[in-house]
Amino acid sequence: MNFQTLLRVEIADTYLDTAFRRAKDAVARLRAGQLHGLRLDKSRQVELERISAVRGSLTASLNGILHSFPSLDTLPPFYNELVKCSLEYPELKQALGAINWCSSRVSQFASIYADKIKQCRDLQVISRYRREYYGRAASILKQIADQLVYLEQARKTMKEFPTVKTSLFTASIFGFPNVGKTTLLMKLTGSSPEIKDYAFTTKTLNVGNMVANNQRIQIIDTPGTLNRFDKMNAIEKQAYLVNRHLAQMIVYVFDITEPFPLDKQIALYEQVKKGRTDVLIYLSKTDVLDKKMVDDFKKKYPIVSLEQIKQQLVKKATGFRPEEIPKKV
Ligand SMILES: Nc1nc2c(ncn2[C@@H]2O[C@H](COP(=O)(O)OP(=O)(O)OP(=O)(O)O)[C@@H](O)[C@H]2O)c(=O)[nH]1
Ligand SMILES: [Mg+2]
Repeated sequence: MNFQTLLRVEIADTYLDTAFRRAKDAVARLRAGQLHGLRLDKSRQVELERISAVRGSLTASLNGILHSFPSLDTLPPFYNELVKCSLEYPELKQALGAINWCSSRVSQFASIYADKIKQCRDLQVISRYRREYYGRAASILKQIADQLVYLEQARKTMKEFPTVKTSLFTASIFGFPNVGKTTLLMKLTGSSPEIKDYAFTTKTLNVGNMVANNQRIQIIDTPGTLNRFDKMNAIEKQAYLVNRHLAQMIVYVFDITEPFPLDKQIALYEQVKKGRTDVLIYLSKTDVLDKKMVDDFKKKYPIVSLEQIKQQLVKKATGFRPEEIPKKV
């Protein structure tokens, strides 16, 4: 899913200016070409052309916004939840509803005024009807001015959403900050994301792909999280949503050189593991640990090597169908 292509949402005046300019151009083309008949007929043709151009321009702009935004109720659960925790969901739905309303009102009034003009035999009144239509269209657009501004903010937020494939077998790499999650992603996928010697280096989801035995496996490296569900920032929430809605397997990374206390890492692991049978434990930085420390840890936790992670992923990914995505942690 890709939110980078969402159309920029302009302010009401921009859409109105464009529409009125288009109407002017359309009339200039008409005058240069096929205007015929008596003065009354010509005037009628001109005003009908103006109304049609304004209607066409406004509805194209508004419907463009509607088509560009995804239909919220049919988004995959991961993105649906992401929208809900990053934006005011009811406000977003209301704003999209308002655009829809505006588009149909602009059309309805265009038909009403076009009919009036077709039946009118008074030059002055014809041009008054057209002006009235312009006024109505402007007023309808202004009624949704706040919603347009909100949708532009929403677009900017959604543009930052990570691009993940909800149909691929997916594993997440999870754990405290600075424990070596991104380094593990690099070892599994050969990708080269940013790795630094301090916590919270990863500020977004890093998505990598591992291909083995003709299987494409999506691996998502999550930003470090501190096991504080109530105080999570937006990025930490994304990491939890990955586990809940995308990951068929979680690799939990322990670091017993303890950039963060081991008891806290264990508490987070217990929480992640709740209700799941698909959490693997990886112990990072074993190259700088003495053997006894590693052996003691192994007695308590069934750690797996890099090679074993790959094997388990391939085994589980074989025969995977997208509907097997777990709904709950
Ligand atoms: N010696 C050693 N250092 C490692 C290993 N894995 C990671 N590191 C180092 O640990 C630091 C943090 O590594 P990252 O992979 O960025 O850790 P992270 O968990 O992704 O960190 P955040 O994104 O901040 O949560 C870096 O300096 C890495 O070079 C390892 O297996 N051995
Ligand atoms: Mg990282």
